[in-house]
Amino acid sequence: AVGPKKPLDVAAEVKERVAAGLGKELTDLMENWDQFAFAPIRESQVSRAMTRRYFKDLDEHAETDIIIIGAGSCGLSAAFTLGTLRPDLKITIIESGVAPGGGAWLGGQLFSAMVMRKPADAFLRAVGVPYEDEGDYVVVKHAALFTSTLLSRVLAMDNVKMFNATAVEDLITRPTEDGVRVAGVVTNWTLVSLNHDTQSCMDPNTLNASVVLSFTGHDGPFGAFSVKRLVSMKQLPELGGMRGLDMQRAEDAIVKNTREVVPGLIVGGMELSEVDGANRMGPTFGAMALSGVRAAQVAIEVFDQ
Ligand code: AHZ
Repeated sequence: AVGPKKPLDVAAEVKERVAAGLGKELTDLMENWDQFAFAPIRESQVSRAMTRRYFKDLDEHAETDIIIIGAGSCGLSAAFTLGTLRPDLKITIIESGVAPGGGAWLGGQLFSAMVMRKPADAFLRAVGVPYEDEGDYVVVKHAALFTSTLLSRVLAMDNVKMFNATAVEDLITRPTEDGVRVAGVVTNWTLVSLNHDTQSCMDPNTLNASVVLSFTGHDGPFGAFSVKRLVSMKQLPELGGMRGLDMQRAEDAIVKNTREVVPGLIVGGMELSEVDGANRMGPTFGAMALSGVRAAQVAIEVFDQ
């Protein structure tokens, strides 16, 4: 038994309020720390509870309907839309970071709040994220509220599995008459991907899919991954390169141009700005949400073809 020896001396009125807020089971616990003990466990049960599920998921998702690369604001918005519209599809998210969410945990320069221009407020209502209405735009009081709410909705879906700390290292391709079709991804644990230079060869894992969506953000150590690979495979002549910041132009362009860039590969979010030479928008996130929505719509069209 751990904790204070005596039950907390809380006034009856406060007790009622706590019971209403936390529920009777938890408040009973809080009043009986003397009798407190966890249910028994053996260490191997913990290992098996995790690994059995992980390897079953890996096995089941080796053949998947849709792969989403990158769980930033755009990738998560696509996952939410796809998972909601098509519970029949198996959706696999691959995120290189330990923490999903990409750049959307803060609104810009560590200022917390997240701005979205209308009509992206429709997406916030669909997900259930509260916001303040400022007329032409809305403000979520903390970007982490957007990211965590969206993430919790996506991860609760039965047809979605996210493998985080896992990097996409390459694309699986099949020849077509005039190029290639993207048919899946090649992955490795990110810590392995980061150490290829120090080891001779560490072979990766592979996942086949009908449609791949890429939202790896603008160019950086991991960013713009798929489109850079398409250039090196000569499936895109060159990248346009992300241009300077222009909120007005950038957001419309990203949503309007969200598309299947080569057969089987749909690109959205800031990765697309590298393809098209579009402006960046800085700390306003409506285009990320709606590019994700549009990418999901395109993915369903491509999948159903
Ligand atoms: O970890 C990356 C991040 O979570 C992940 N990622 C990148 N390469 C990957 C790879 N395999 C797996 N090879 C990979 N995952 O992709 C996610 C990208 O998230 P992001 O927030 O960088 O991109 P986004 O397009 O969703 O949102 C962009 C947000 C920006 S940037 C910007 C500006 O610079 O002006 N403005 C906005 C709104």
